[in-house]
Amino acid sequence: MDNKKNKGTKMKKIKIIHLFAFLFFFTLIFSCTKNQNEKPNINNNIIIGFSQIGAESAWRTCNTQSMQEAAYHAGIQLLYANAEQKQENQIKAIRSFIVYQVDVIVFVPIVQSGWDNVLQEAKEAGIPVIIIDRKIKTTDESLFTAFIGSDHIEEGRNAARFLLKKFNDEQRNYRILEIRGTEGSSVAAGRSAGFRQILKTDKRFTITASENGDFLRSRGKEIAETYLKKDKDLPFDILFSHNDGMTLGFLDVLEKTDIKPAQDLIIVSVDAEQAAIDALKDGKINCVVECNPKLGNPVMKTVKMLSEGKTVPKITHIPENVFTEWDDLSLFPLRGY
Ligand code: GZL
Ligand code: ZN
Repeated sequence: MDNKKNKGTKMKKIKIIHLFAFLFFFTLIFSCTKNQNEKPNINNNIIIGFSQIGAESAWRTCNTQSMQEAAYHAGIQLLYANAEQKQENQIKAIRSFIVYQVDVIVFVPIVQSGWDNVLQEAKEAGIPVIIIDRKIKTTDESLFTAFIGSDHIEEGRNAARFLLKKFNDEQRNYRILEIRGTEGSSVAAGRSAGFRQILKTDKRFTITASENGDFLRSRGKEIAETYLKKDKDLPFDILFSHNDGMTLGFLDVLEKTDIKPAQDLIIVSVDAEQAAIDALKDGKINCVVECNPKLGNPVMKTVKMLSEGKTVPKITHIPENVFTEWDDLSLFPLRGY
């Protein structure tokens, strides 16, 4: 990275001003809860180009704020591009980062495939790429330097393990409705796969329906309206929802029926945003599997190591918890999202 530094810093300053103007079009400026009198030490002028999916859930918003907060404290400039849920906007933003010769590109791949070409361009430009949160499918692992995020397959396993434990002494069958996250994303694939991997060990459990909810609360509501027909028996015993937003949307409808959430219908959700933890405390959800959005600090640590020419781990999975109805819920700290 040093040899690039020699290029005219004046040129770079002009380019950065242009980049900010260009990115502003894609950028929603989040006001991070910065402590105004904290003076960030500009860390030898590292500039990150960050392509984020959008703002589809409380989890995503927290993920963005975590990146902005950590960059601020690390004295690293973060150029943020909001792709508004479109892969082509992410590819455009990454290309603009390459043109402006950022030091590092960080991005959340909304779906697993379709990244090889643009990542090849970044590689040829000598710009390291850090993938966060979601994974890509590629045959060429040299196209990215590091992945930092959750093990989504393990999250799916944890959801199933809760069910095996909850029904460990019951001899009856259970019908499951699964509401999946964004089609083609590594998260939805991982959570589905992990969930099925554990459940297939127990014949009592059958996934009788699986719907795409795209991680949206509105879709959770629509799916509930489809299945929870008036005066009809509940068509399943368990709901496994890939994120809290969709779970909360489903609950919005469920609470207008005489079905008792977490009793007549067992509910397992993923993310652990505050609203879901509150629903767990209120006895409306049985289990919330944590998916940690606060990736900012490990990302900035990795960027600094790269700027010092150090090698970084290829894959870093963030440790995560599982919150259940059996826990002492008063001990849970506020989630911050
Ligand atoms: C998971 C993340 C998912 C969250 C959703 O790592 O990619 O996207 O579970 C978010 O809430 O929309
Ligand atoms: Zn701060």
